[in-house]
Amino acid sequence: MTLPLTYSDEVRAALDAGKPVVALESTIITHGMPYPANLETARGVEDVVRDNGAVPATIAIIDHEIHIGLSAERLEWLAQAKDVMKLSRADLAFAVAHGRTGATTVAATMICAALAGISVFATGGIGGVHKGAEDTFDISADLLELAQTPVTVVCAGAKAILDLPMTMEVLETNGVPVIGYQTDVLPAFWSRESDIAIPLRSDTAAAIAAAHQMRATLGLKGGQLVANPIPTEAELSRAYLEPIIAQAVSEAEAQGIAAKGVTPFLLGRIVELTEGKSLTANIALVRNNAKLASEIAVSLA
Ligand code: PSU
Ligand code: MN
Repeated sequence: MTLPLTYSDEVRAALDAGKPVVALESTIITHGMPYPANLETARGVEDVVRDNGAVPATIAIIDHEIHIGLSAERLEWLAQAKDVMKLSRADLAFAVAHGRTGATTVAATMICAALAGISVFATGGIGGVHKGAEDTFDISADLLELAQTPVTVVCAGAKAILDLPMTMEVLETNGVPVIGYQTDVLPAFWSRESDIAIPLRSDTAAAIAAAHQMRATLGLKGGQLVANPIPTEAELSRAYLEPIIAQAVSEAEAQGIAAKGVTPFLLGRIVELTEGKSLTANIALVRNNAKLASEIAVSLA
């Protein structure tokens, strides 16, 4: 059986020519931001990648195919589509086999990127260990994917709605290198800093690319996580966000939100409670990550 991969013309040409390509996820479009900001952001992020010398490959599941790069029409349709599945490793194949429309999380985007021969991927914030995971066992499959699929993922740290120390512990246990880009502390998504030290630091995209290649040379499976702080002018302070996050988390508990619903609920509620400030910050950090990911892809190519 051939792989169910459909490439956009732009991505196909870039891969054939050995040009740099950056994978982009689609859950952030369908479950992470409201319409129309999601569509504007998705388009804008693709342009950031092009402006930095690489080709964007937004990934989604449509009509029995894994799409590697979406046409402008498909992107616009997806941004408003209903009943889109939020896909991770567990349900990716099911969705493709049954012709479901699916948005790819970090885990599923990594799998699809690796199948397509793409090594670098930009997102906002990875999933991680949720607060209270000692009771709920809610640990994102993103963490285990990083341990087994050879893609370098650029993020702005783990979302501050998570238990960041536990997230770092799980990454370490599973052998995932976390590299601070021009920083020694883990960024906290909307804020530039947390209290958690990052053991590895790189100050250039080329250094991150060299470490990616060395993992392959050494036969180490899995990828790398690059933590890139949100630009200073866009950050929200931790003091401002802490009570807002606490409120959103306790509302999620009170309403019995669980499993895949947790992260979309919290992100949406925090947009409301910050009167849109968290959305503006989220957009800025994704664009910033797309720029660094493009530089890494250019260096690898
Ligand atoms: N980054 C964002 N917004 C998002 C996500 C990342 O700025 O919505 C998505 C990613 O797809 C990530 C998912 O994989 O959140 C985490 O979901 P969960 O916590 O259910 O694993
Ligand atoms: Mn979860």
